Formats: sequence, structure tokens, C-alpha cells
Amino acid sequence: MGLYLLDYGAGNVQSLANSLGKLGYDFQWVASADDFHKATSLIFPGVGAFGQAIDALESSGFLQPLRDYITSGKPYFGICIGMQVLYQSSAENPSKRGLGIIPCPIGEFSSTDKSVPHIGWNAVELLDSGEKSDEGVSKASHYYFVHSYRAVYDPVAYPEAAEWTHGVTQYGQEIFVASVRKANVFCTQFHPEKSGEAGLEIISAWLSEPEAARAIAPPTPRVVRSPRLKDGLTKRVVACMDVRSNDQGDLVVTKGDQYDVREKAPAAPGAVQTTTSGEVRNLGKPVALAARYYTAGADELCLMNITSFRHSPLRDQPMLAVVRAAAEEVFVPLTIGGGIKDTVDPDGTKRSALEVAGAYFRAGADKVSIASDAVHIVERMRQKARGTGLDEDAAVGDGTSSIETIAQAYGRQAVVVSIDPRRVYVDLDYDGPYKSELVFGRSDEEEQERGKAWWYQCTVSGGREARPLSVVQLARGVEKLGAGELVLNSIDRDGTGKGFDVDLIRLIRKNVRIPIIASSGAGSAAHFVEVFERTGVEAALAAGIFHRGEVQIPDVKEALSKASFNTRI
Ligand code: 1PR
Repeated sequence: MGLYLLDYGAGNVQSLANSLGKLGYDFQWVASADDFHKATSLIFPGVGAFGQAIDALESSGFLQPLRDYITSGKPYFGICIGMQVLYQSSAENPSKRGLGIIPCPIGEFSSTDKSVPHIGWNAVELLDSGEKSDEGVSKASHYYFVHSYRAVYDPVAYPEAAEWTHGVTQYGQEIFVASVRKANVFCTQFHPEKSGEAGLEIISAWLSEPEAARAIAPPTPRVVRSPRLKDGLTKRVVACMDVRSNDQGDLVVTKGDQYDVREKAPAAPGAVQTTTSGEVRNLGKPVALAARYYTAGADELCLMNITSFRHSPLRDQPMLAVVRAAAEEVFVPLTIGGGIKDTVDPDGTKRSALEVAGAYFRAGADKVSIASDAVHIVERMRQKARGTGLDEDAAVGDGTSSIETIAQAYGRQAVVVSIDPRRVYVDLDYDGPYKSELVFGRSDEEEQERGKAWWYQCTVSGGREARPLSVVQLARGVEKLGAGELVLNSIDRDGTGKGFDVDLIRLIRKNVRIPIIASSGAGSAAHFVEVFERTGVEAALAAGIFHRGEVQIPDVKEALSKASFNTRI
């Protein structure tokens, strides 16, 4: 079988390659236009921005051969952008034309009733009303979506396009195309290569069908679907691993208390414990832990490089090897953070943040997470506005920052900003610059916080340096610059097991429309239920309780399910 994979040069295509390896299939990458003739089956696992994909296909001379391949009737499987390029155009880059095989434009999700991008695990409803399709798509499973643009499912306005639609998904009150199947074409908007065992089953079902059978699917009946009261998006449970080298030089998963990752050194007899100069806590090996969490049902994994390994050139970054190895074991989304910024190799070679991110995407990461650099970028952006007499809150980027360049190349859904805020307590009659963001400890909440007032200050360098920027200013700023999601940590709660900082999370939920992953402080499964009930965020992350085995991921899922949240079991 001449199975080929098309890589247009952006996004994580390595995950699909790993899925094929796991399923035991050999494949070749499309390297020249001639390979479209040689291919007897083609998968286009596009991730990223529509315009970038079309530009890259055009400049490599692949656009017409791709069109010819699809119209020749040979089996084609498109994923995400690999599906969207079949449509006429996209609101993401209106000046670019798609292949126009499916007569309908791609539009943008409305953010009036939900967070955009649509990130997470959602259900798929088959248009033939079946439980499971021949392609392995099952009504009972959830699949991983990550996109801001979608093909609306509207059989009245776009009857011909509706004939291509195979399955639909509801997000908020919008129903959009989740899968496409007609003749030789099968596509999914979701990522089967990131959808755990349910996704691997789809890839396997498509590949194990004889090629001739894969090329003859009839059109789907046009049926009208109305939105239900509630969509099928699940709340995500995320496991985070902070990775650094310990004093012996081994790469370990560690975990701090309020960001201090060293064991407390024993105090001298009679002395008060003040130093924290013990060993770096070692909670396991990153790849082994990642595999364990995948098997346990984590919806997503984060690997945080908390030391940046400044002395390694980019290509030898130890974290790249960790990501590569983890991506071979784990078929759910992988976020990598730490050191995503412009860097200089020890030999003086400059590496842009875009290059650094690209190296991680090629290794198998799906998203990169930016922390310190995001704070500096927003500070600079506000300073520039101030310098020209403009309102700092109205400041905009100049297109050159890491957030903007990575979002432009890989799509905003690939850019996460990780925030490390700390509470700053002030007098109740505080009248300073953060007055409008003050939080007041309420009588019905934590006892020791009653009657106090505070704001949240941004920090950089793993909490070691406080900056003159509030968490609201940062969150709004990075949303404007193109970040697709926030990981909202709390230095005060990190490692305490006291529960998430609901005040902080509510404050940010009110101020941005992008999805939020609540982080820091989880001590029990009930804390996940609490944070979802009280803040409405899309995902919640924990580290310590999972590493120490105090709470298992299935316990969290069960608690969420009992509390009537959609959950991927
Ligand atoms: O600044 O872009 O290089 O990114 C550095 C990244 O590393 C940031 O995302 C920062 O949060 C993280 N980081 C740096 N130093 C530490 C440290 O602990 N010394 N880890 C650190 C922060 C916080 C969370 C943790 C949650 C949940 N860790 O990642 O997983 O607080 O913990 P819990 O459930 O045990 O409470 P850059």
C-alpha cells in the first residue's frame, strides 16, 4: 500500500506519524509533487492556520497535485486543516481560496455564548443516526477538537455541502461539521491522533478497509439538526509535570510548595525551620509518568521545563527528547512550557521563539505555553502606548512578539499563556492603580481571608521576580495578542492542597473569552467539582495529588460525572 502523509510544515504532524507507528503501518512523507501520483492513500493531518496552509501548499507546488489527487478518486483522509482546505474559503484568511471541493465557506465560532477557540473533548452525532459508523466514529465516544473556525452545518443554506457531512458536533448553540464522508474523501475536524483509544480506532478502521472500499462512500442524507439545551463538551482534567534536572543531573518530575521544589533541609536542633536547601524533590520520570496519566484517562498533559536548560543548544534541548518520547506513548494533547522565547545557543546562534516552538511542535507537542515572555511582552506593549499618550488598556501588538508570531504560523489554539500570579494584600481603602481589580475576602468564604483586600500581581522566572503588571492586564493583553488559552496558576495555592483560588479564576473568567485551565491547589476530587461549579472554566489542572497518588484521575472523573458535568470516562 502506498500510504503517504502530507506535511506542509506547520503544526504537530508527528502525532499522526506516531499513531500510525503504534498501529503498525508504514508510510512515507510527501516530498515532491510526484509523490501524489505514487500515493494510493493520502492523509493530510493539517494543524495551524488556513492561510499559512494554503500559502505553504502553493509555494511547495503541492496545491494542484493535491486537488488532482482528491479528484482522481484515490482515498483521502483530511484532519482539521486537512479538512478545511477542501472548502471554498475561510474567515481566518479571507483573501485565500480553498480547494472549493465542498461548496461552503468556513466561518468563525461566535464567542457570545462560549469560549473561543473550541478546545477539548466533544461528542459527535452521526447524520445517519447510527451509534457507530463504518469509519469507527462512535456516538458514545468523545473526540479532541481544537479550532476557532468551523464549517457550519446548514442543509438549507448549503444543501450540497450538507451531502458531504457525515457527523456533526454542537458547541454552545452552534452545530458544525465534525466529519465529512463522500466517495473517496473522509475528513475529521477533530484530531483522531489526539483522541486516545477512540481516535486510534478511527485511524485503524480507515486504514484496514481495502483501498477500493474506502473510495466509494455514498453521500449522506441531508437532515436538519436543532441544537440541544446543552452541548457535549466535557470538562478537561489535566495532569501537569514540572520537569528539571536534579542535583545528580537526572531529568525528573518535581513538585514545589509555592514554587519551592527542594525538600526542606532538617533544621538544627532547637532552631526554627527557615532554609529550603535540601534535594530537588523527585516524583518520577517524565515519560513514565506521562504514560501512566494517559492510561489513567487524563484529558491532556502538560510538561513544564522549569529550568530552561540554558546551556544546551536548541537541537539538543533535553526537553525535546522528553517530548519526543512522551508523544510516542501518549495520544492526548501535550502542552510544553518553559523557555519559549527568543534564545541564543551557546555558540551564539540566535533562535527566535517561533523556531523554539517549531522544534517542540515537530517533536510532538500540540501547544506551547509561554510564561515570563508573555509578561515582558504585555509590559512593553503598554509602555509603548503610554509613551505615545495612548490608553494602555487599548495597546496593541506590533506583530513581532513570540505570542503573535507563533499564533500567526500555528494558529492561536497552539499558544497557551501560563500565568504565575501572587496575591498582594492592601488596605481596604486602597486607592492605587489596581483599585478596579481588588478582590475582597467575603464572609461566606475562607475564614482567614475575611475582611481583607488584595490584587493579583504577575511574576516572572518561576515566581522569583514580581512585575508591575496585574493578572487582569496580562490576561487581557495576551488575549488581544493572539493567545488561545490560559493556564492560571496561583503561587499562593501551589502545592497547598487547599483548593483552587476561585476568586482569581472568577476574576479572569470575567475578563477574557479564551478558554482557561484552572491550576494550583487541588487537594481532592471535590476541588475539581468546586472550581467548575463556581467559575465555569473549561479545564482544571493538578500536579502534586496525582504524582503522590493521593487522588487518581478516574476518581476526579467520577466526581465530575456525579455532579452532572460532561466527562470523558
Ligand atoms: O517563564 O516561559 O520559561 O515558563 C516557565 C514555566 O515553568 C511557567 O509556566 C511556570 O509556571 C513554571 N515554573 C517555573 N518554576 C516553577 C517552580 O515550581 N519552581 N512551576 C514552575 C510552576 C505550577 C504549576 C503546578 C500547579 C499545580 N508550577 O505548573 O503544576 O501549581 O500544582 P498542585 O496541583 O500541586 O498545586 P517560562
